[in-house]
Amino acid sequence: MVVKVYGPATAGCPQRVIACLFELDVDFEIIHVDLESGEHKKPDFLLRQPFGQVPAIEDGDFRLFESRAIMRYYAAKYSEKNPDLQGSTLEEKALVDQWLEVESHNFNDLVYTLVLHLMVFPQMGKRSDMQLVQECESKLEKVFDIYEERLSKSNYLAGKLFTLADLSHLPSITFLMGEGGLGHMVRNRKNVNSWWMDISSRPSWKKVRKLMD
Ligand SMILES: N[C@@H](CCC(=O)N[C@@H](CS)C(=O)NCC(=O)O)C(=O)O
Repeated sequence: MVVKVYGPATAGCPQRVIACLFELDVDFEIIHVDLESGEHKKPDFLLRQPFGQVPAIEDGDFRLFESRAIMRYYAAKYSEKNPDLQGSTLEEKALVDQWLEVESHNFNDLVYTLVLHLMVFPQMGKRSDMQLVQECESKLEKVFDIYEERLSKSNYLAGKLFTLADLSHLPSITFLMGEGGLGHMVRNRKNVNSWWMDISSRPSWKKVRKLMD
């Protein structure tokens, strides 16, 4: 039975899950959820994701939501296919978790606000708060400074190997490099830039991008 991923392939949080499934070579199908018409807020979808957000998955009788929890679940379930994704030893796993927490709270929270004010609100004809945008940008510069320092010591955030912690950044940095117009934050930092060039050229991410064509 193939895994069902609910959510548009164009949204960042489903993309995180889809990239992970590609990394693990797990068969899946995408069940489109139309965010524009508010399908994700309808009672049927709220049974899958009570907060009315994408993604959610269905795997036989098992259902799960929260993109990072879904990634962790599949990285553990199919660890023999790619043992590095979640780390092998207790300490490696803890470092992957540490950087996933950083990605979720220190990094993604800022990018999410930028996505709203630089992309979503203008598309909806709503006014953006440009002071908030500036505040987020300067906070994000500081986060990138910490990444630059970290990546001067190891090729990937959690250590020598590509893990879920790196993968989880792919959708949000793609936004910064493209529609967000903030690619200089990456390009101006040598180690962050090399890391980005490396992780964004992985076949799994190229396949995700192809789904959007
Ligand atoms: N923490 C959740 C966040 C999910 C989330 O923010 N999804 C966005 C798309 S990337 C969404 O559904 N936005 C529509 C909304 O919040 O109404 C996860 O990682 O799954």
